[in-house]
Amino acid sequence: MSDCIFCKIANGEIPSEFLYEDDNVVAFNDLNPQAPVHVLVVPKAHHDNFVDDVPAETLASMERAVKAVAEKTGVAQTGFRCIMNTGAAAGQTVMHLHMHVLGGKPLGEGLI
Ligand code: D5M
Repeated sequence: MSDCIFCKIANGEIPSEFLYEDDNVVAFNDLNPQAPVHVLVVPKAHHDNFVDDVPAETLASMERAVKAVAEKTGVAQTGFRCIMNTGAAAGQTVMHLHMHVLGGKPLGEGLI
């Protein structure tokens, strides 16, 4: 998608520092962090959100990326939360599938 910010980051059009990259996904720090560790795992191919028909290999890459990011940032040891906002009513503001990886502080027991 030509005007999609995450497409531009994932394809290198907007330079970014990736914490993880493979053939299917990239991971980079959130611009507006909500926790000491706040990383976004983003497929290279455009999918609006999780309801789209996301290929199994992309989902597998997202899982690998989460684990790699968690190890790299230290939250694999201290605990972390993954969130995928799906649809505007759920708080999705960037309409390109992404998973938030949050940690580095106590996150409490609630879902949100
Ligand atoms: O989350 C969208 C997230 O994307 C939100 O936490 C800000 C982040 N964001 C927006 N633009 C950028 C850029 N350019 N770099 C890094 N992070 C960015 P949502 O689940 O859609 O509400």
